[in-house]
Amino acid sequence: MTDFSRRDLGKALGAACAATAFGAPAAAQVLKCTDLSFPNGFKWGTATAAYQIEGAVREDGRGPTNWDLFSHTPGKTFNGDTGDVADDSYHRYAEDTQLLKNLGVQTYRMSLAWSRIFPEGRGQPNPRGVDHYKRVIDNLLENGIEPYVTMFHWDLPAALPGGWQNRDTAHAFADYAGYMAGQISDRVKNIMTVNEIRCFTDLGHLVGIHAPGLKLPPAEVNQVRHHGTLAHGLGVQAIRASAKPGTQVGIADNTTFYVPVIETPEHIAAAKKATRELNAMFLTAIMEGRYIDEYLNQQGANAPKVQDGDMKAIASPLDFLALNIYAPEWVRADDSAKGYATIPHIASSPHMASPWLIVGPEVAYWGVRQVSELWKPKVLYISENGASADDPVHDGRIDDADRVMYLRNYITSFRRAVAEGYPLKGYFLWSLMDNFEWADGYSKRFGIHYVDFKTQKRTPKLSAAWYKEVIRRNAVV
Ligand code: GCO
Repeated sequence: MTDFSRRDLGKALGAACAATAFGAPAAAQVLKCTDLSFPNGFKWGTATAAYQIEGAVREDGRGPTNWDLFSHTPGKTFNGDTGDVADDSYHRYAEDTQLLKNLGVQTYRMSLAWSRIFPEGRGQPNPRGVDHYKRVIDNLLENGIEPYVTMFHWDLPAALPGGWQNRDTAHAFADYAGYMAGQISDRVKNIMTVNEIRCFTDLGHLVGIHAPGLKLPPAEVNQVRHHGTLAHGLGVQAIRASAKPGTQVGIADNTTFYVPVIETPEHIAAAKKATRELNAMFLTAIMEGRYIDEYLNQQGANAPKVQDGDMKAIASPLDFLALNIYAPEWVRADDSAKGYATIPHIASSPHMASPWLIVGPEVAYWGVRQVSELWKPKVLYISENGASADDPVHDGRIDDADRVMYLRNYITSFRRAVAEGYPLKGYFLWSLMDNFEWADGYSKRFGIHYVDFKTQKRTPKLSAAWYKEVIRRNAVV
């Protein structure tokens, strides 16, 4: 990879649009800016998560989760929506595989429901749950689609006492992840531990808008965050201990990325510093194996309680890093002690159907570049990127040109990072189909297939046709 810190800006910008090398010089594939192509072997996929698509919440021995309890609590989700049925993908997975096959994707990112395997979070495994996922995975493989499996995408077995407030949950997660890695690593080569620690800790325990709906004081929030990162680290170790040799292990993280408002060296440096410091409790800890001083000083007595060995586990080496990238945060350099200032989003900031989904394609490039420069991961994936849109249906068609606009701009920006030699190897579009969007229930659609939730009919949107062409040509179209 090129060391951009030693380049001046003019050269770096020039490189983005001249012929540049991808990967190791010996195997260099030359990409030109004009054709917007991706390197051979770049993996295209889509992503989903168990609770958002499966339904069948009481079938085959599945135990209840925090999200079952939360969504069934009046007032917690839009319209009281729940994941009880969702896309009914538990029964319709073979149909969904055909949607993937029709798109031409090489890969599919899915998650496993922990409580289908261990209905109470730990104890005796439930063979019906294990067999279900083996069938789903085999069906993908038979259709030439490579599964990337996330072990935990927020659906926590409700029986675990204290949930993420209890350190034991991190150990229970590792036991479950290790067990499942042993079951599936003959067929699954890429495993992600957890999805978006910041969301399942902060949204559930600080802001209270996700399960379990708590608003805890700072010291307790920091402890929950620590248990989340610890679960990831112990999970990496457990997966490595029981998976087949060669299994690639990573994490899907929604690092908050701070994008330089102007591409000059001072703003670029300020934005990188902000990204490192403001993700101190999550990705920075995972990549550096310690809580950095800026975070500890700021938290003071509220800092998390860390036991011997925790940070070593948290920093367990990863084979790849996967990023969920959606909205940017804008940053400028300033002369404060920190050296940066964040710029708030305002009413005129463009956004998609979800108010939080500010449109800023630059975050795609800067996210990949910043983690590459800060921590030099060997392999990077985009584990999620996508957009909510209104999706009106006219004559049976869903012409989501707004989503196509969003995706085209973001993928073009990811391509800039690839063209500059950063190790981005694949992209998973969120999402294959409309699904249960957490607290927003079914009111926000992220799919490139439209789902009629009354009939469960799936209809490809314009964005599906567009993405199919991107994959076919291996280029932005
Ligand atoms: C997340 C989750 C997904 C969401 C998606 C759209 O990032 O919140 O990983 O489950 O549905 O991001 O909000």
